[in-house]
Amino acid sequence: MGSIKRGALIVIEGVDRSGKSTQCKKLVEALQKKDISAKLMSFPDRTTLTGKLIDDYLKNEENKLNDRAIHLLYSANRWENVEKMKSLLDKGVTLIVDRYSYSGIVFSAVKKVMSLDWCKCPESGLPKPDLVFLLTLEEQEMLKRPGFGNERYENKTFQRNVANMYETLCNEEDNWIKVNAAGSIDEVHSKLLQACLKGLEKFQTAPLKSLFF
Ligand code: ADP
Ligand code: FDM
Ligand code: MG
Repeated sequence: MGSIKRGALIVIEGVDRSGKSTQCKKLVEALQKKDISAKLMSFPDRTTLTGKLIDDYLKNEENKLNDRAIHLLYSANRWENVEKMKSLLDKGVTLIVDRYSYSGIVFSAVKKVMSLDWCKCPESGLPKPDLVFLLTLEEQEMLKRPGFGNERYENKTFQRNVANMYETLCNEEDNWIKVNAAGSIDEVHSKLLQACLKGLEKFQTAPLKSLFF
């Protein structure tokens, strides 16, 4: 009996309103249409115990949770999901993930309270994505998109720092693809789908790695 190939772990990152959630959903649908088993996951997963604390922190400005504490909660929120992720990947399900460790590192490191290395530490050992898409968007375009400004972190200066910190991480690894998110939803989608399909066979036949910082 031939063994089932594992699923691929594909992450989409980028500044707020760059289209991550839109593109993740479309990617899952497109893969499923091609009979490729795929599932959407997103972080923070607001349904879990830590997710509920994170949700309150994001929505409520009065919430003064310590910067290190919230950082560790975000990381714990991923660790809470690690068995589920590995089990799905083992079963051959490709996971399309809306934000992951890189959001965790970037959003905390730009606060300049903790060092970049400190922010990376709790992510070590989590499954390493086969591919990370970084959706880039000019500031003026980002501000035009609906919904900007509703939650903590959704302000111009913070997002500018976030964009710069993403660039730093993108340059540290060779499995990132930068995609200009200013095109139409369909244009961006076809670039992402093409890159996913191109790498899929390679990802599925290589052992899953772990993040190591
Ligand atoms: P994110 O998850 O990165 O914050 P969303 O996918 O929620 O971004 O998209 C933010 C808003 O921008 C939504 O209203 C969405 O419909 C819109 N949008 C997403 N992609 C595009 C695009 N390529 N062009 C124009 N509007 C877009
Ligand atoms: N965020 C997200 C973090 O600060 N750390 C993390 O580890 C993750 C996954 O939470 F402002 C921030 C990024 C963003 C917010 O927003 C979640 P969305 O709209 O649910 O992606
Ligand atoms: Mg989103």
